[in-house]
Amino acid sequence: MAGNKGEEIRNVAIAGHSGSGKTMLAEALLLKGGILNRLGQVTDGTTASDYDIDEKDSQKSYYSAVLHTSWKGRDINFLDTPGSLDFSGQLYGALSVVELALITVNAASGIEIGTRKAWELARQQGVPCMFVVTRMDADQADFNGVVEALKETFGNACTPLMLPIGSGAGFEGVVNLLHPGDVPDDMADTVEEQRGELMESVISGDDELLERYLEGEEIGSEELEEIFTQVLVDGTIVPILCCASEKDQGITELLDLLAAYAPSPAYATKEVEGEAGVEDYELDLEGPLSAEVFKTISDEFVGKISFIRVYSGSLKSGDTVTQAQTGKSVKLGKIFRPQGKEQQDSGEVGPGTIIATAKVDELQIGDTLSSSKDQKPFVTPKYPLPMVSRAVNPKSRGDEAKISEGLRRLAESDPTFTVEMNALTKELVISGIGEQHIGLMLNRLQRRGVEVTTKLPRIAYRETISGKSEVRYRHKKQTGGAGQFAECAIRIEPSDRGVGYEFVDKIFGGVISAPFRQSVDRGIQEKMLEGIMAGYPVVDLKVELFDGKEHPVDSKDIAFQIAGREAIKEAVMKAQPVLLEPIVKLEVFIPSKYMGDITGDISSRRGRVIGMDGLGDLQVVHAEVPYSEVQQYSAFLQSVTGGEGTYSIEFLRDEVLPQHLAEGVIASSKTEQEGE
Ligand SMILES: Nc1nc2c(ncn2[C@@H]2O[C@H](COP(=O)(O)OP(=O)(O)O)[C@@H](O)[C@H]2O)c(=O)[nH]1
Ligand SMILES: [Mg+2]
Repeated sequence: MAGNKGEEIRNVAIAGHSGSGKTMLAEALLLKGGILNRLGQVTDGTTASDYDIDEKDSQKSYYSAVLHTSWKGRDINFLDTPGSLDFSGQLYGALSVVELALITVNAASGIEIGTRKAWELARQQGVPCMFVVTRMDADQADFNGVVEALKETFGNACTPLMLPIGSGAGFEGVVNLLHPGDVPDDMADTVEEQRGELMESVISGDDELLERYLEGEEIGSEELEEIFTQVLVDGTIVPILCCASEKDQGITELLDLLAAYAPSPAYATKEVEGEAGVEDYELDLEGPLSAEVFKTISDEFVGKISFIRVYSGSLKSGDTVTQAQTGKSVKLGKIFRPQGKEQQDSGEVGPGTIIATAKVDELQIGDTLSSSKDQKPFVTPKYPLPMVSRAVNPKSRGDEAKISEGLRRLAESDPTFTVEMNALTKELVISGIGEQHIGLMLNRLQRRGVEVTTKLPRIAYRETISGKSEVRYRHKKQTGGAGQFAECAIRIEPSDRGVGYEFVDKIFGGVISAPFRQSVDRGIQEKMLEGIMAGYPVVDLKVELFDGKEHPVDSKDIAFQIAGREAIKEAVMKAQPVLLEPIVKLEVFIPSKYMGDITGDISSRRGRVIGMDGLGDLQVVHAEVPYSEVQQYSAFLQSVTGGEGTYSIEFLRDEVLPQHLAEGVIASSKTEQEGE
């Protein structure tokens, strides 16, 4: 493979709002490329992309699918991604391994939240974009309206590269403005005008051409084409195309454009974590192997399948590679080329290729693989934090191990899904992006043969004191043989938030000997961990052990531990105990029209709005809110904004829970404990 620069390969992600026609577009591209012999339908589960059983059931995409077709000497990989924000993790992974994103926009509905998300993420990851206005054959299709909205929202670099001939039922095809060919008479003027606009946009990205143009020189199509890929990569132009996948209109022209102008793997940009922070990585296509694992799936039958994008060098079945993150060597299995759910045999591959390998358990999403020990790991996408959580319990006892194994596997293939045993609340908690995401994961778990029940996780309350107290406790037991005797006297007072526990030994003259003082300390700590008022850990207090008594025969470790436990219990109850609740930083991103609804709601959740800013045409509301009040915020925001809003949550600090609410928590914790 020496000298292979992957010149024939193009990697393209298809992104955009849910239902905007991504999967059908992929289907039409594959049909045109001769890979399929008929157009599958999303609605009957026959597309090449939506092959997963859940996808067929619900008629939408949950996972990215890797597909490919050949066109005019190019070998084009398409990564069809899900549009729903709940599954955006798949989009992050896909965008990190392509050189171009096609962002689909429904010709009738225009810009939607998924359009913005795709654009934003592509920008963040430095991926050039083209918009594809889809479903041009629908009655309400409005190409010009969509173009205007795109310019207004994403800037004037958005420029039509195709014009539709007709619209709705009368949609008959497209004109490629770079090569107009035969244009219907009534479009001649528009084509001329739009072609002029396109040329100016392209020329503006090249100083030398611009100068000649401004001096009045005629610039030919060939010269424009030569710099087209570069201006696309620079973002000087964001071309707007159009099509109707179901009618096979605009598909040939789209493939022609990709074959001609989509950036080759030589345009790939990667970053590595250097000594001074993130650095650009100089990619040498002919250098040693560098590759990235961008997706894994855990298949019930085949086991783990890892999808790998090669950036430089070459790779073949059975190669041993270094995992740059860990420095470990990993032997790959047979490599194959994915085509939807199918696996095609593959020989040695070079830069730009996307392959998969099965049953290599060590591979993880985000791994950088190399043939060199010196390879620094590539910077991986910053996946969104999962914020919707559920506590999971087995329906039948004995399934615990199966459940945690199943969940662990699901989490491994999805960086936006986490499983954690919460040490404070003793619950197994799963977290995902939204309700749909959690629902899908539970479906998948069920398919592994385990049934679970779920509920909102317990809030990680803690107990502390707001006053001081002093207690003397004597533990004495004299039944039958050896007796037990211990006496300790303690004072407690609150300490600063976050300090936890402080123990001060103030014993003078050895009224309790040193080892027994430690026993008291241990007893106190154990009791504090168990909780005193409501079964939550006690934190942020200072204990002074200042007096006590011991007995020459009956004093022993266990007796002093018991005395410590009982003393702290009494002392805490006498020192005005309170519950602490977690407060989170809440950031809500919404179109301005929802501002009033969102800020008003925050105060009804005992929250406080800290500030607001504009972010493009979105507003960001910054607030501080008790976590217990926003456990179901995802569903709320969805219902208020119809999916146009997003939010993030981050733990800030603990604060005292108001007394009237604390009473409820204490009461329900009592009933729970009695039930056990
Ligand atoms: N009329 C029309 N409908 C389309 C076209 N492409 C897709 N659709 C329909 O739009 C819906 C969503 O399409 P799909 O490809 O699943 O969208 P995705 O969620 O972006 O992948 C499906 O019901 C398709 O049949 C098209 O070119 N014309
Ligand atoms: Mg889809």
